[in-house]
Amino acid sequence: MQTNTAVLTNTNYYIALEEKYGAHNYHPLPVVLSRGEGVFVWDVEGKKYYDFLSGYSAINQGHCHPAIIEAFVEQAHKLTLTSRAFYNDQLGPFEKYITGLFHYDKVLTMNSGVEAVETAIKLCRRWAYRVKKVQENEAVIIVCKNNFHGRTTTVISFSNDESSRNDFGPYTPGFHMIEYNNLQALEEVLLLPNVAGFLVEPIQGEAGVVVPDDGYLSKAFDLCKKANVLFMADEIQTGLCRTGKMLACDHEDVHPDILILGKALSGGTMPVSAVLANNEIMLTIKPGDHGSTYGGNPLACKVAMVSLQVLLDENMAENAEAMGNLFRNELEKINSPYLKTIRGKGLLNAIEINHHNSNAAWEFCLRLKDSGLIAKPTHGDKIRFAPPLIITEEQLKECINIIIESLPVLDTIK
Ligand code: IF1
Repeated sequence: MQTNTAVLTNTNYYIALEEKYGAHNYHPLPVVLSRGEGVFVWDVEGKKYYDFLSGYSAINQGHCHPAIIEAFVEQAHKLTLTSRAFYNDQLGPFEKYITGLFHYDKVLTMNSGVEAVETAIKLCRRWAYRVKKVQENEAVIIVCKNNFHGRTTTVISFSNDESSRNDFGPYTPGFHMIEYNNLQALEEVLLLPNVAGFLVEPIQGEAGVVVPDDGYLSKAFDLCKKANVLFMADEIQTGLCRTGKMLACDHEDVHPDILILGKALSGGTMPVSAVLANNEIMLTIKPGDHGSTYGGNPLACKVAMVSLQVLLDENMAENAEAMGNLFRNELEKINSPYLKTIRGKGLLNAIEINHHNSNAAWEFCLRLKDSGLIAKPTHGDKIRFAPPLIITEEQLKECINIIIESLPVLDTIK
């Protein structure tokens, strides 16, 4: 069926298609994007926006980064997938590159972030049984309340978020939940028998950008080391320069036993994730014990190498640090009864909207959209602000003005 221009530039046309033919597993902001470049995206009606979500921190390098897209297209014309039944000429160079960059013996490449989290769980359990000699099927992994590590059945088994977890049982056993940012709780639970690992987000993203106390990560790491328990950092959202360092763990010089990466590892082009560890852990998996069809495909490897390199070449961590400080300092100056808290690190920030109406954050995001900035509430009253790490001071100041000028809409919400 030939659809005319009037339809193809009509936002509601696309929303209606998704409503009718798509699962209703999201409730997106009513904007239909058709183009992205750097910090900007455009909708089907030609309106331009600052992207303050960055694909949930998968687009740290900016939309359609030229070097990343060039590498993607070049490799796509050559070889995209071999399976791991055969070698390819991109996986080895990528493995050498990323293990050198993050100082680990080995890497296991997967696709989505949650697959990397599942891989880390399997590595931790395998290490527990074969190295630490934990009793078979008794390994315990410690997790934190209000965590988000993905949406597979095992991973939501240790979630306390009802919408992610309810009516998806029966659940995978072997996880013990403690309060986040609570070293005493961790110290106590480490006394339990059969503890294999501690899985933690250096900053809790979905919980609304919850930054733990200074020293929490390093002290938690030390407690795990003393207890011969693996410290596993989920840096899928906080990693790759988002918080002002290459890794959020770098702020405390913590070198996780297992490092989990995803999202921006491909610069927002395709799912690429990775788990890094040293030989004692990684070699507990033997040929045929774990894998996936697309894991380590040549296209992903080529794109990931370039995506990592541009982070370094363009000093994105330094820019995230500087722009993040500017962002929080300027928002702190806003004396508004509606801004309850402003928190974050680098360019991973969030505000909490203080309003009696539970829809206030959503209405505020609609107002921001009308003014050319797209962001989305998380857990009701929190709004995450996470632009691409290439944002300039001038652009950030324009966005801060948009936020300030949009606040009065909250006066009109009954
Ligand atoms: C959704 C946000 C949520 C993650 C961390 C693993 C994964 C994620 C720390 C899994 C994924 C995404 C998933 C997306 C919303 C977004 C998100 F915090 F980033 F905003 F949900 F918390 N570890 N986060 O943040 O990676 O399998 O998705 O590649 O599911 O709604 P994935």
